[in-house]
Amino acid sequence: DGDSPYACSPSVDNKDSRGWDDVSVYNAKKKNYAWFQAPDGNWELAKILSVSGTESLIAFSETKVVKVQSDCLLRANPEILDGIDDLIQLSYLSEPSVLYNLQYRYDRDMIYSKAGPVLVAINPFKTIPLYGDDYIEAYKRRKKDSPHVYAIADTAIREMIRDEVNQSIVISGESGAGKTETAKIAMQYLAAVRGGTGIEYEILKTNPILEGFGNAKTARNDNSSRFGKLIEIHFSEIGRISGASIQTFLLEKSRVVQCTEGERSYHSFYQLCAGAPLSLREKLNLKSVYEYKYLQQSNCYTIPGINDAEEFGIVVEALDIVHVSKEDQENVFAMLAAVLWLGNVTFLTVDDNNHVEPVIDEALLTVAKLLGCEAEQLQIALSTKKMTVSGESIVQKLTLTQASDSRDALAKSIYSCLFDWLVEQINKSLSAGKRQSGRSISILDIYGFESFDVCPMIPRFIYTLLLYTYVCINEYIQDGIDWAKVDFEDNQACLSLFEKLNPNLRSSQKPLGLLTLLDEETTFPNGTDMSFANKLKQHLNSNPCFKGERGKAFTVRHYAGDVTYDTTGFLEKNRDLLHLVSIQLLSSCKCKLPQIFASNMLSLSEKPAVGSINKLGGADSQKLSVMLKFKGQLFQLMQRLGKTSSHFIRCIKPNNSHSSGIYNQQLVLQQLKCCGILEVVRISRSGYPTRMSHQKFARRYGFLLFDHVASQDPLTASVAILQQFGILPEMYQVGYTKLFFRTGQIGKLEDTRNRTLNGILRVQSCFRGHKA
Ligand code: AOV
Ligand code: MG
Repeated sequence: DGDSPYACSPSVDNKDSRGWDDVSVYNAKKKNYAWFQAPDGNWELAKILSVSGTESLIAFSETKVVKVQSDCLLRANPEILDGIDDLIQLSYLSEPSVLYNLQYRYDRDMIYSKAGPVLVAINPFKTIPLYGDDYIEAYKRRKKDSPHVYAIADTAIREMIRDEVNQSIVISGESGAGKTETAKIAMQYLAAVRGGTGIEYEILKTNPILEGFGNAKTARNDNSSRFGKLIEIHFSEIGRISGASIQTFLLEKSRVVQCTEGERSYHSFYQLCAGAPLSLREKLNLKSVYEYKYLQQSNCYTIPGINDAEEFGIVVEALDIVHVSKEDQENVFAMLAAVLWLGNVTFLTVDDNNHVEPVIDEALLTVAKLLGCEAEQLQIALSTKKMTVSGESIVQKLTLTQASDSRDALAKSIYSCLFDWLVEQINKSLSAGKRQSGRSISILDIYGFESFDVCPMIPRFIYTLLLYTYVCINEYIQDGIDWAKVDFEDNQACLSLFEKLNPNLRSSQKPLGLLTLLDEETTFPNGTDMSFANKLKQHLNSNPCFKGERGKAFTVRHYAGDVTYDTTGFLEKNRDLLHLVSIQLLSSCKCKLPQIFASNMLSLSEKPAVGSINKLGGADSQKLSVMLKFKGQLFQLMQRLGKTSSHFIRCIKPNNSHSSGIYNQQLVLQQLKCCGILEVVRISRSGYPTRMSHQKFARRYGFLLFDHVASQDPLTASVAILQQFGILPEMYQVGYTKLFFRTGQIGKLEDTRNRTLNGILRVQSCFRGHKA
């Protein structure tokens, strides 16, 4: 805080080219410590023994003394700052001091720290005693103020009520960093302090369902989310949880039909096979996981420490709680079994042109039974496609590859439709009969940065864009303050690679971007990954954040780090074709779910996604590309979050072996750099991250003025308040419409306000007591 000699002392001068506090211009004295980078890239703390000219003599221990160039050294912070809970309070900001500080805390199980507005959460990979009722109570009563997910959730609640603005908690990080766990911790806090009606219990029970059907074991995480999730928790007028709605984004479909060695398909399949009671097994003709080809290919059936049969029970209980009827539950499990059996369907060549037909065997017959169609219909759907040639509809037979693809496409569609349908049922239950007129807090658990298989740069982009919007410089500029037109400038170029989604760009400024080009190429009959890569180079080469590589690759300069992407498979994954014959098959099925899936698919391909480009015509298949659908969703997401006040949580994975107690500096640094967390700290430290409109400020603190004049305009009142409370001029900036504060200033004013209000209340109650 501003009173400490170490706090918030941005030394604007002595910066090196990276913007870090530099030691070379620093009059090194004995007893001072500095960071020295060893050849392996790790930083070591050294004592400066003497400085002469451009060289310094440093000691790592009594015996290890070396002479180095002074400009290789970075100042270390005084010991008193070790383990400080907000990085912006470091006297000397540098990569090693940030890394050291986080590690210092991590070693003591303080996994949460602040980086200006961002909560940094380092995955402990073990149970730590930071959660539960006592902690919740302490944060609720503000008896604790150390950084925590609870503190973030609590601030969101308070700001929602105080400012009457919807809030969002945006969680990001690599796969396995802890996003989903963090989201659950936030939900638990909200449920505990703002529940009461019982609906909060239902909301928490959506987790096992979504994880059962949307999570899988991957190389990076045994419980990896293969979809993005936004859960919006609604509050009533009196600030109690009144319901919720969940939006999911783009489930990874390919996993249903193919899966790499050592990974698993979705948990739901293993749970069903392990946990279904006998009667259900008979009805669905269910076998063990080892019998299904889709599950065999990765040669991984179990997860250490996880009992799939038990998990099945938990999912069924959760389905009961969100009011999915027993009959519907059975329909759901029938679809899972149908997908598994589809994988076992095999084909036989039937003519000289390599055309095939499915073999009528147990697999085919079981699928037909589970979907509620005739075996012949299924045979036709899997081995033919309809084409329109010069206005005439013709039926064409398929080759083995084509037929296998159409079988897999059907399996993928059934599974993703099932997932969407479940989410819809959950939403019905969570909103049943409730008017959503109050406020909300949304929790966004976006994909792990590597988990997004169609277009792997998307998650990074989403987070950067959100953070960018948060630290949005435009607003400062519009407000007549020009000092802040800084660091995020470069980022604009990177974001413009993705065009339309960036709400800060006017349409005339929007160039053709990556997503549009991907979609365009996908619809070209002759489009290939190579032609897509070439098109990118052709259109985007002038963008400083883009670099075409040899062959099918390209590099994007993300915030503080280049990432090279290989376009292999982009188009195929984006195409995601389901033949019309298959959709027709589903719509003719007697069972309820296939019919619903078919009608959803048809209505989707008829209506272009929000904000999308041209409608993709053609009657022979469902031709809405994955990206086109996703773009619509993303656009809405950005708009929705744009209207909320955001809180950011950045999850960090301290090692790749999922072990507790191991802190890999380079790995942590790379994650801090990606998305510009270090930059955010730097800006927050030197900038004015807190803002409030003059109206709001005057309304909130105006009554504290000694000579309060009701007719004063908000700006005059604001300035009077600032002066009366002795807020130092360097701690704020006055804009046309808003005030901008350095970190910590509003907290001071709030304390004064609370003290005054409590005083007034005490006086009032004394007065009442006196009268009585
Ligand atoms: P993710 O959501 O970020 O990955 P998870 O939230 O699934 O990562 O976390 C991965 C694992 O880390 C969990 O299964 C826990 O074992 C452990 N973990 C995470 N947070 C905590 C915590 N606060 N306390 C104890 N253990 C924790 V992905 O969905 O793969 O992108 O796609
Ligand atoms: Mg997750």
